[in-house]
Amino acid sequence: RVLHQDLSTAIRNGELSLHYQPQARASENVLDADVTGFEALARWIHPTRGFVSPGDFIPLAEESGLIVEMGEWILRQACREAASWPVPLQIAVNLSPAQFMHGDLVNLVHSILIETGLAPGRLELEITEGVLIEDFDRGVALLRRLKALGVRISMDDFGSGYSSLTYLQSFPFDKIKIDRAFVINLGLNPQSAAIVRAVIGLGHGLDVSIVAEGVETHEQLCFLASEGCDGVQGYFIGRPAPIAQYAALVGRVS
Ligand code: G
Ligand code: G
Ligand code: MN
Ligand code: NA
Repeated sequence: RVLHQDLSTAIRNGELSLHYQPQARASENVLDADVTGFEALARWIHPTRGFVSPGDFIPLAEESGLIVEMGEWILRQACREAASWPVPLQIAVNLSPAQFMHGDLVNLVHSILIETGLAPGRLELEITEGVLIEDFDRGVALLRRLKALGVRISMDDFGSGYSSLTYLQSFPFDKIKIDRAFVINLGLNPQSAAIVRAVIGLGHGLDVSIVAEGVETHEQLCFLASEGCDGVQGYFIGRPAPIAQYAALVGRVS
């Protein structure tokens, strides 16, 4: 059997699950109280192959169109989970291009919010710039409709593709996530530090919050905090894990 056939039954076989990675306010010493929310990251445990990375199965799901059904499952699962957390912890969910361009996204988000009882302001949708390249006008219209629901929009992996400043001017982002490639190189090359500093300044000028991804060391964290970066995410703060591992933060033991 080929992988994409198995993928089509993965949801109903219960092979898909979500891990959660904390996001926190940047400070030199991140405490539990600094955690502002979590990003949901899909995981697939294949019955014979074991762990399959989302970097592999999300593109497969995109090609086969399965992403629509899978994305709906992920969004519902993440919102349901987050609805039980202490307010105002946020939940961030990644949207893939096919999902974004699918006609019913706004209605889907709206109905999942109603169904789960999650306050719209606690849901953050992460999109990559690639999503917007395909159809600029449609992208702007769609983001406006999503924002009208009260959800927040983040630009994911900023700086990793053909990021254009035009996007920042035209799309109503609430948050920009600096790609981890820049963070990894902090302290290794001065260019990365300059770029990170500039993106933080840009975000503040635009009144958009800036989150650095891929923070793996205390040195990186200190640099980001001292530069006024708003948020941080990465292994140094916390690894993606089943929510039970973060029971102390979400206020229950599951
Ligand atoms: O968690 P890492 O865990 O390995 O994820 C790898 C890639 O897969 C990242 O680019 C991440 O954004 C993407 N990804 C993880 N979970 C999801 C998801 O639920 N939906 C989409 N569209 N992408 C996801
Ligand atoms: O594209 P997106 O930013 O959604 O992807 C999140 C990806 O980043 C996931 O694969 C997640 O496992 C990974 N990730 C999260 N924190 C770190 C980190 O500190 N270092 C590295 N190398 N990867 C990370
Ligand atoms: Mn993401
Ligand atoms: Na990212």
